[in-house]
Amino acid sequence: EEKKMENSAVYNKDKFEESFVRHVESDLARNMFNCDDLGAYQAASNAIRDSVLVDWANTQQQQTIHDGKRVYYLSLEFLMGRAMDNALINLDARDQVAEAIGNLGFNLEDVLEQEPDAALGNGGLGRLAACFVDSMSSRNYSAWGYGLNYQYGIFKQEIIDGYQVETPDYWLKYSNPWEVMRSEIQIPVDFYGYVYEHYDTNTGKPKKIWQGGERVIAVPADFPIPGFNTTNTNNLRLWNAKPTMEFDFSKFNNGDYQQSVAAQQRAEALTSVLYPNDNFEKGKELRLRQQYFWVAASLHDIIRRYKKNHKDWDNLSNQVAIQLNDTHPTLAIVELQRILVDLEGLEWNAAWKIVQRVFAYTNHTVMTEALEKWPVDLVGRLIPRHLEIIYEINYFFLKDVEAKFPGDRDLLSRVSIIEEGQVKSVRMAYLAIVGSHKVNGVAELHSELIKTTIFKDFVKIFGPERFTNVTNGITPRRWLRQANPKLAKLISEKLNDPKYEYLTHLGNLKKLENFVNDEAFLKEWDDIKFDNKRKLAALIKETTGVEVDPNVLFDIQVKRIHEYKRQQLNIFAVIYRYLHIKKLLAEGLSVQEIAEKHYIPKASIFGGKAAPGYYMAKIIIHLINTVGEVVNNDPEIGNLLKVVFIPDYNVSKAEIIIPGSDLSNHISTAGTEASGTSNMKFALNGGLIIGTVDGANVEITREIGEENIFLFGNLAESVDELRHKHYYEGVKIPESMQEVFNAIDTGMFGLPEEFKSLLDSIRYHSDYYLATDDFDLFLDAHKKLEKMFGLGSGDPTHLREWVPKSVLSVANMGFFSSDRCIDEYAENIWDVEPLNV
Ligand code: 26V
Repeated sequence: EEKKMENSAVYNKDKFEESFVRHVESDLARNMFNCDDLGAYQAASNAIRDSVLVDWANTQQQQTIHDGKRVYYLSLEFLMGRAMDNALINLDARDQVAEAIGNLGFNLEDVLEQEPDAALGNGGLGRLAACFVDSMSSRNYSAWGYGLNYQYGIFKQEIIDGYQVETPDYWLKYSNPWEVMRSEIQIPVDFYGYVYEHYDTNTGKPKKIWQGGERVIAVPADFPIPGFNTTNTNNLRLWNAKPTMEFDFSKFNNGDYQQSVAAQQRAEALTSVLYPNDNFEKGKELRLRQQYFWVAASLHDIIRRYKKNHKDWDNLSNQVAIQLNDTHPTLAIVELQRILVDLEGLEWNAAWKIVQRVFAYTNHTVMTEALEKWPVDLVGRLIPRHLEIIYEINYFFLKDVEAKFPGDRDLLSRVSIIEEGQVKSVRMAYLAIVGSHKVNGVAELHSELIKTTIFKDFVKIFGPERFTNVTNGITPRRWLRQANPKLAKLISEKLNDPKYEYLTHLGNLKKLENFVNDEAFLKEWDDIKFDNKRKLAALIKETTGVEVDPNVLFDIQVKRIHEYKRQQLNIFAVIYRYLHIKKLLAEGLSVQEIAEKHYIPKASIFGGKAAPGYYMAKIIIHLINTVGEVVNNDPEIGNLLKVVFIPDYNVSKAEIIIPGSDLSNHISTAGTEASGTSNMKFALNGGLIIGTVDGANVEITREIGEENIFLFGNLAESVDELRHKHYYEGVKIPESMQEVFNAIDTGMFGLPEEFKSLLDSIRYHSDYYLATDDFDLFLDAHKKLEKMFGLGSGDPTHLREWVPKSVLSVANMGFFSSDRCIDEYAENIWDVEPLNV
C-alpha cells in the first residue's frame, strides 16, 4: 500500500491532476481551456500509462534477472478492446482517478468512451488471446504475447437498407497512448530468393544457404499488460513492417526510381490489415506473407533473448515455451528447425527434439473448411528453404509411421503433411501436431472430437498422451468488474470482500449460494439486471432507433454470423412467434391477454459480423433486419415483440450487451462449436442460457446444474446419422418451419428471391446444420423457459423462479476464469510456475 502511494500519480489525486495537466500541455500541446473529452482521454491515458510503465520496466528487469522459463503466446489476433478502464481496474485506481478527473471538470465515463477499440481480431479466437494475456499477467507468469500491429482492425459494420456494409476501421486516427514504439529494434525478414548448397570448410559438410530476394524490416510496438492486484506487467509485442534502408541497387539501376520507391513502400502494406475471415481463404499470398513475417520476427526476438545468457541449445526448452494459437503460426516450427540446423549447425535429429519440446498447438475448430492448407507452389516461392525443411520433416515422420505400421499405404497418404491433391498443399494442422509435444482442444467435448475425427490417425501414431484438453475461460476483470460494476460491487459486499479478491479467486463466488433464498438480495440482484437492461435499451435506441421496453425478456444472440452457429434457427423461431401472435390478435385477443396466456413480451436482439465474402451469412443478416422492419412497425403488436440487429458488434458493445441479457442463445449444431466463450460471459453476468449440447455448454451445465440452463436439440453423436438421412431420404420440414417458409416465400419480409438460397440450403440441399431436426425442440425449450421468466422484473414468478437461477449460475461459474485455464496450460503444457516480482 505504502509503495503504491509513493509509486505514482494514479493513487494520489493531487499528483494525478498535476500529471494530467502536464500531459495536456506537453504531449498534446494544448491547454486546459481547450481540452475536450478526447484530449482528456489522451492526457489521462498518458498519466495512467506513466505508472504502468514503472511496473512494466521493473517486471521485465526482474524476469530477466531471474532468467526462468518464459511463455510466448503466438496469436495473429488479439481482440483487446479498450485499455484505459481495464488499466484503472487492474491497478485498483479507478475511484481515485474518477475523482481527480471530476475535479478537472470531466466525467470518467465520457472520457472512457473516447477510446477506440483495439479490434485486432475476428471473434472468439482473438478475444481468447486477449483474456489470456490478462490472466498471464494477473497470475504472475513471465509471458509475452506476439502478434501483428494491424493499422486496420476488423471492419466496421454498418447496416444499410438491412444489408451489411463494411467500412475500414482506421483505429489509429489519433496517436495511441498505449503503444510504445521500439524503433531501435529492427529485425530483417527475408522472402523469396533461392537456396544453394555450400561446402562448409569448418565441418567438411555441405550446408544449405538461403539467399532471400526481398527484405522487410520488423519493428515492434509494445503494449504493457498490467495484471490485477499485482505489479506484474507483461509485454504484448505487435510487429510493424517497414521498408529496408538498404536499397536493392539492381532495382534502382533499372532507372525506374519511382517504381522502386513504390516497391519499398509496399513493405508497410504487409501489416496494414487484419484478414476479416474466420475461414481459410485459399491461396492468399499476402496472408501467408503476414504469417511468415510475424513468425520470423518473433522467433528472432526469442532466440536473441535466449542467446544473451545461454549457449547450450539442449536447454532451450527449459527456457522457452511457445504456444501456437491455431495453425496460423505453424511456420514457427519450421523456422526454429531452420535456425537450429542451418544457422546454428545442429544435427537434424537433435534440433527436431528441441523443436518438439518447445512448441504446443491449440486447435479451435473441427470445421474442415477452416483448416489451413497452403499450396506447395506458393510456399516454395515465398520461402523456398522452408519448403525443403517441411519435406524433410514429412520424410522422417512418414518413415517413423511406416516403421510403426508397416505396409499401411493408406495411412501414409492420410497423415502426410503434404496433400497430393489437385493442388499439392501443406496441411498446416498436421505439421503443427508433428512439431509439438502437446495438442489441445478448447472444451472437453471438442477435445474428444478432435481425437476421434480430424486427428484420429495421429492419436494412433503418437498415442493419446500428445492430446489434451484445456477448457477455455474468460477474464472476470473485464467481463464482470468492468462490464458490470454494480453486480461486481454487490458481490464484493455479499462475499465480504471489499478488495474484490474474488476476481482472482473466482471459486469464491460459490458463497453466493447462501443468499439464494434471501428475498431482499434477490430483489437487489434483479434491480441491477434491470438497470443494465435500461443501458442496453439506450444503446439499441441510439444505434437502431428502435425503442425496447426494459421490462420485456431480452433474448440475445451476439457472435460472428455463421451457418453453424444457427442464427437462422433463431430468426425462424422469431417469425413463427410473430405469425402466431398475429393469429391470436386476429382471433380478437388483446395484447394483454396474449402476454399473460401465450407469449410473454420479448425483444429478440441480434448482433455480429459476417465475413465480407460469406454470402449465406449476409442473407441471414438481411433476413433479421427485414423481419425487424416488419415487426417493429406493426401497429398492433405493442411490446409483445421487437426484433433488432445491433450494428458493429465489438468488445466495447459486448460490455454493454452482455450484462443486459436475460437469456442468450448458444445454439450451434452439436459438435460444431469448439467451445464458445460468450456463453461464459453471459452466465457470469447472471443471464440464463438456451443452448445445444455443444462446446463448453456441456461443462457449464455440469457446473451450474441442469435446472439452471435450458438445453435442447440433437446430440453430437446423432449428427452423422441425421445428415445421412437427409441425404438419402430427403429433408423433412416440420410443420412449424413450413409456416415460416411460407411467410417468407409469399413476400412478407421482402422479395422472396433474396432468401431463396437460405431456405433452399435447408429444404433442397440436405440441411447440413440440422435446422429441421432441432426447430421444434427449440420452440419447446422457449415455451418452458418463458413460463419461468414470468412477466419480468417485479413479477413474483420472476423473483421466485428466474432470479434464483441467475444467482446460482453466477455462483458456479468459478471454473471458467481464464486464470484457471492459464494455470492448466502452465502446469500441463508449459511447465512454468508463477514468479512474484
Ligand atoms: C481461421 C482463419 C483462417 C484464415 C483466415 C483468418 C482466420 C481467422 C480465424 C480462424 C480460426 C477460426 C476458429 C475460431 O475462431 N474458433 C473459435 O475459437 C474460440 C476460442 O477457442 C472458441 O470459443 C470458438 O468456439 C471457436 O469457434
